[in-house]
Amino acid sequence: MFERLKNKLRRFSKVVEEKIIEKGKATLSGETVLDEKDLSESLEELEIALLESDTALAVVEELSSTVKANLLGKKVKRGTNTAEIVKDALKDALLKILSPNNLNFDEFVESGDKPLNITFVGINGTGKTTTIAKVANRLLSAGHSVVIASADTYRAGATEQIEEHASRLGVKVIKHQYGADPAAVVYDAVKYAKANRIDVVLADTAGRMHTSVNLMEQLKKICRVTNPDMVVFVDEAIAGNDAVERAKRFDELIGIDATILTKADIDDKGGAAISIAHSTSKPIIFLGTGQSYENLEKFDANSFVERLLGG
Ligand SMILES: Nc1nc2c(ncn2[C@@H]2O[C@H](COP(=O)(O)OP(=O)(O)O)[C@@H](O)[C@H]2O)c(=O)[nH]1
Ligand SMILES: [Mg+2]
Repeated sequence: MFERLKNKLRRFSKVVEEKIIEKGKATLSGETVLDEKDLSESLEELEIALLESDTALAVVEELSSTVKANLLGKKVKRGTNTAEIVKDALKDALLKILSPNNLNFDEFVESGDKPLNITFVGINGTGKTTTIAKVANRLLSAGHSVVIASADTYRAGATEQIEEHASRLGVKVIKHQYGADPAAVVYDAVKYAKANRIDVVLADTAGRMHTSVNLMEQLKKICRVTNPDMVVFVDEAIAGNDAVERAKRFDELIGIDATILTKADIDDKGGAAISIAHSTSKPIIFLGTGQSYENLEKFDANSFVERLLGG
């Protein structure tokens, strides 16, 4: 996962470390102070590497300037752990980028007024339906009751797909016929949840292209009519910058509260994962890391950064 990004960050660390050591050798005091010249080449290389890993431009610029500010003028005594110094500079910059990631989904569910309406949006094929099944599984394991709203009334076979997951999980599906108003489906599911003291409604919506005005209008209507407690945008990590752009678009048009990035297990770049929260100012709550129900990893900025920087 995210191998390319990991390698680039490691390479940057190594080059800067070597620079510090080399410069330290040439000074009598053994104290090195990094100046602009020492950093410019490796920072530029880092920027290009990040862009090539599909990191959004604004994120690349901010990362680079924070790393630079953290290292520039830094006095490094001989014998200091230089690797640690560079790692800390990167860690700080990455954590700053990931700072919108402060939403604890489990606590949100635990403390929210029931029933909670969690509506999932995003384009087709990114893993929305699978993710809903994974989230349902997680909620059930935590002792919550769940009902699924099959509000994808647009694509033939969508309800059958979610019903298959639901029957495996032992969860009820609220559905209408093909072509029905999706807002009415979510509305009914919330009504059902209220009447049956169900904790959480998970609404699966049609795979809207963010460019399809009609489908976007339907999504807006779902939000207007059922007023979700959380709108979760789902996209795939492998889509890189496209996912980031779509997240921004969905946020502008309907307003999202959080993102789940799927297919992180097959994404070797990692750019979307570090860009999407920053670009939308909304947290990533989970990473999808495979096709089975257990492959839903809670996103934690600290451990994510530790993993990127090699523990
Ligand atoms: N490798 C991998 N595949 C996934 C993940 N999440 C979903 N998929 C696969 O992506 C495909 C599309 O998923 P689906 O849930 O139907 O997408 P939807 O059209 O957005 O509802 C399916 O083959 C899923 O098994 C994930 O985290 N990792
Ligand atoms: Mg689907």
